[in-house]
Amino acid sequence: MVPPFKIKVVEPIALPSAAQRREAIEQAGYNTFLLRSEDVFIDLLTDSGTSAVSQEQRAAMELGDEAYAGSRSFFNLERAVREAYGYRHVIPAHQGRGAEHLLAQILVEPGQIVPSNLYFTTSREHVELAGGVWVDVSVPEASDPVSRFPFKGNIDLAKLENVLRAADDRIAFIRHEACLNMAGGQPFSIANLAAVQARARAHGVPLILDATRLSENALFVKDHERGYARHSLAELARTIAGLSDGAIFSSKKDHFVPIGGLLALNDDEVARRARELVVVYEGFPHYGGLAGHDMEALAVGIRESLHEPTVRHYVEQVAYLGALLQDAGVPIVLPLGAHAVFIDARRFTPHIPQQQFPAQALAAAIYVAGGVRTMERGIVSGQHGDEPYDGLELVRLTLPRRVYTAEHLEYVARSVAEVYEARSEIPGLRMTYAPEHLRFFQARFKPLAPMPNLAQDEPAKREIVETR
Ligand code: P70
Repeated sequence: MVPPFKIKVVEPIALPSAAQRREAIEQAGYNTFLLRSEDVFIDLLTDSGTSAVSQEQRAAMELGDEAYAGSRSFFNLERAVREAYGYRHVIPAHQGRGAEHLLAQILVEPGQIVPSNLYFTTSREHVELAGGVWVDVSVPEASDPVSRFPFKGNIDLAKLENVLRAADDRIAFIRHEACLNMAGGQPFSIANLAAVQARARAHGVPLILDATRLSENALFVKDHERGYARHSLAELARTIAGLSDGAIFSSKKDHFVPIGGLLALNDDEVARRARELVVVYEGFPHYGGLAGHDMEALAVGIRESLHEPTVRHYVEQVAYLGALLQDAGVPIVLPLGAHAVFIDARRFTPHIPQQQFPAQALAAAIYVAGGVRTMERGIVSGQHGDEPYDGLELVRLTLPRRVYTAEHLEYVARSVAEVYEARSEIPGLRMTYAPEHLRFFQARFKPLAPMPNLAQDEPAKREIVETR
């Protein structure tokens, strides 16, 4: 699909030399989070806060009301959230995890359970810090990188019912994540969400969405769930949100803002407690850690997130990169999800045992080969403490929204294909430093054998360097 926008402001990028890349990844402890962005050519680390803002968002930012309390920009944001999703109460937060923190502090008592589809790192951490226990109730297809099931974001209703029966009065809330990040960005169906809601009601338990990437989930429903083909994304977003009691949003994704998050609720009492806590951790309830201009950009971004051509172009970009990688024989998670192509490191580097961090090693090798930054989504992110882990072992190539062109994606695919050719030479890693919380962000590694010389300065790449 031809992009439904044209580019007006650009940021120059350049490929560092092969020697610089090898030096940079070593300095970064073979952790792509620890690279400087100046050392990165194409940054597919995350879609979080990395989207291009629109001219309408920039214009709205000029009108930001920076009043500490009663800011006009807050009321604009509140109106946008209510119109798009229908929630009654809107509490801004500095980003998604700020909202997750408030929610966990309010809803989770020590020993209580939060059933959820798979886990998300920060969401789980906040539940556990509040003394809660995370229980996975995802469908089995979510953890199967070769299953073509289109709704890997679904909750397994039998598993959920068992958890609810066994621990009726110890359930804090049910969490249902849109475009399930750790499974590959795949959606839930509205039918599944409605069935989860019915069970939540029957047991008197709140159902809270992680509504991050809700717009792409809505597009997948439109395209793949029977009965919704004629619905607009706005109608679908209202329907989805209307089946829940509340939501957290990391607005840094499909709301096209560099910073921002939301806690949206229907229950008056929960909202009152959230407003009590927000002043402790985020700021006054009329800004929650955001500037007035941030809230203006977010209000516009929420409306843009339901613009079908914009969302469809993005999802098709992901599909395009996925198809290029498949053509090169690279094993990826299917079906393709919302925001990223996930390489299956177990099949890419079968010679590296999981204890030697194959996805982490592969992400480092991909960086060295072409200056492309990706993210590990395997044992480093997924293992909790000393718990055994034999889950997914993926490398995520995440697309910022409205940022890269088809040529960038073709370069990325060529670069990964080169690594695939030399895959047997990629060494495993050992972890030399592991922080106590969310270790993947700052852990450090050393290779168990020298990294192969993947980094070639092809003429085409060299030309790009010299433009700097
Ligand atoms: C990513 C980012 C953030 C996120 C999310 C879902 C489904 C909540 C949040 C938190 C950033 C990230 C965060 C932790 C580990 C790696 C990367 N996802 N729910 O790249 O929101 O970042 O705004 O606090 O995807 O996937 P926030």
